[in-house]
Amino acid sequence: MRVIRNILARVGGAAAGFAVTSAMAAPQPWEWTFQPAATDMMRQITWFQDYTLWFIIPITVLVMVLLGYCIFRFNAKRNPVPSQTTHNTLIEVIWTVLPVVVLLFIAIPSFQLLTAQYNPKDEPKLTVKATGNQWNWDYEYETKDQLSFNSAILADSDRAKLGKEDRTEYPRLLTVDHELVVPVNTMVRVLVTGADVIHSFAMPPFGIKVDAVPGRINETWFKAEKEGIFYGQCSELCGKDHAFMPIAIRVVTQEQYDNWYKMAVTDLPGANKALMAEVDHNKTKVAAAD
Ligand SMILES: [Cu+2]
Repeated sequence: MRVIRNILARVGGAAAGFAVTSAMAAPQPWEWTFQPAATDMMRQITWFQDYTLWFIIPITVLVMVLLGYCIFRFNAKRNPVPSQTTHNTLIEVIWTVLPVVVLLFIAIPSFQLLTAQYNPKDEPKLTVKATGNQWNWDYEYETKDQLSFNSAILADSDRAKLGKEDRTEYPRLLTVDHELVVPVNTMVRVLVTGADVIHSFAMPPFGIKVDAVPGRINETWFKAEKEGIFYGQCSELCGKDHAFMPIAIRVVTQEQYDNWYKMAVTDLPGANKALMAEVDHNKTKVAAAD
C-alpha cells in the first residue's frame, strides 16, 4: 500500500513540477511517454507511435489469448488422443493475408515519416555545426561573423556564477554552461560530427537524433515552434563520461536572437547573461498578466 502511495505521490509531484516549468522541456520523474513535442516532426513521430499501438496491442492480446486457450484446452491431460488435422485452407489464407495488410498499414506512414525527416519543408535559414568531444560539445554558427564555443555540463559550483541556481529550469546533469541559442520558428540545419569517438546528437522534444561520427558530417534539421529551453543528451555510449554531456538549446524570438548573436561574437558570457535577464523579465511579465 505504501509503495503505491509513494508512486502516486511521485507521479503527482512530476505533474506539478512540469506545470511550473512549461517553458522548458526535459525528462520528468516517472515519465513513461515522449516529452511534449516542440516541433512538427516530433508531433508526427508521436502520432506514428500512437498509431502503431493500435496494431500492436490487439495483436499481442490476440496471440496471448490464443496461446492461453491452446494451453488450457489442448493439453495432454485433456486431450489423450491428439487431433490428426494437418491444415485448414481458410485459416492459412487469413494468417498470410492479414499480416501483409497490417504491415502495409504500418509501412506506408512509416516511409512517409522517414522521407519527411530527410526532407526539410523549406530552406534552412541558419546552419550550426555540432562537434561531439569526450565529453562536451563544440558549436559553430555557419554565418559571416565567426561564432563558436564549447558547451559542457555545468558544475554545481558554477551555478551561482552563471545565475542558474533554479533547478527546475536548470536541472542537474542536463544544464550546460553555454546553451546553443536559436530563433523560434526558424529552420535550423545541424551538421553533426565527432572529434574523437562516435557520439550522438539527440534532442527528444525536437524529434532529432543523429550520430556524430569522426571524419564524417551528418545532417539533420529542426524548426522549433515554442520558446524555452530544451534538453537532450549524447545518445551513443562514448566513454566513461557519456552520461555527462548534455545538450541544451535555448529557443528565443528572432529579435532576442539577433541581439544575443551580435554580442556573443565578442562577449559570449555577457550575451548569455543579457539574454537570460531578458527572458526572465518577459516571464515575470507573463506571470503578472496571468
Ligand atoms: Cu558522447
